[in-house]
Amino acid sequence: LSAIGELRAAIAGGQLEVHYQPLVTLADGGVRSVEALVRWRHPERGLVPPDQFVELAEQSRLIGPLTLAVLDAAVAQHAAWQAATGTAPRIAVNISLRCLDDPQSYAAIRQRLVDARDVLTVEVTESALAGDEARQALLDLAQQGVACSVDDFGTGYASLAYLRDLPVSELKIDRAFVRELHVRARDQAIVRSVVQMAHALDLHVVAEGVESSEIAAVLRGLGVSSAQGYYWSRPVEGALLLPWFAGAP
Ligand code: G
Ligand code: G
Ligand code: MN
Ligand code: NA
Repeated sequence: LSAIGELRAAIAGGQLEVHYQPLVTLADGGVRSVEALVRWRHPERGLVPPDQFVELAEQSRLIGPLTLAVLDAAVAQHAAWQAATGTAPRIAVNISLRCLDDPQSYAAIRQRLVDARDVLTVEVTESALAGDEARQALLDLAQQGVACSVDDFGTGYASLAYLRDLPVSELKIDRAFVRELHVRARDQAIVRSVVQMAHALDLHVVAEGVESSEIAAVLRGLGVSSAQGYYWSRPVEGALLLPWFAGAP
């Protein structure tokens, strides 16, 4: 079997698995939402991380079926959390540029996202804000009431004009600016400016890649309202997050 054939069979055969990482409200430590991150439960290779197969999916049009599998898993997980605790956070799903700028792939996921707009939100990288087709798709999703975040903010090519005109509601500051925040005044200046701009544009700000209480404290001081990172939790199987929703982590 070719690599593509193997991935196609894995998607169809239910070998994809979705893990979830909490996004925490810095003021009270509660879970605000979670991010869905796909893995491949491979019969021989074990748990394969997404950087080893998402790109292949994007190049081969398997990204449509892959994303559908992730969306279905996330909706089912939300229902399971809801049934177990009476409450469940929204789930943010990463949507590749290819899912937006390829009509066939977009058609496959659009209705699922619209149907699940009260449960799911979308994360796109800045590259999705640049192309005409992808931008049209994002506008379409926004008109349908699907909330959208800009992922890895600060590392791509988003111009301020795109941010001004686009229907996004959240910026996720890339972990490159967060990793050494406690010791780098220049990173603190960048985060402070992003927070100011975001507030002026009525956008929510999330910091990614928080690995210590020290960095969480600096973020709080800079006015960042929520964050995500190994300090609170790695991406884990959905059932392991139940204690977070039921009460104290
Ligand atoms: O979980 P991890 O840190 O290994 O994820 C690595 C990369 O894979 C991240 O950039 C993430 O956005 C991407 N990724 C994870 N899950 C998905 C998914 O379901 N769809 C897409 N398109 N990308 C994903
Ligand atoms: O590109 P995107 O933001 O979707 O990727 C999220 C990726 O970041 C996931 O693969 C996740 O495992 C990883 N990640 C999440 N929290 C941390 C962290 O605190 N440190 C590091 N190094 N990576 C993280
Ligand atoms: Mn993401
Ligand atoms: Na990111």
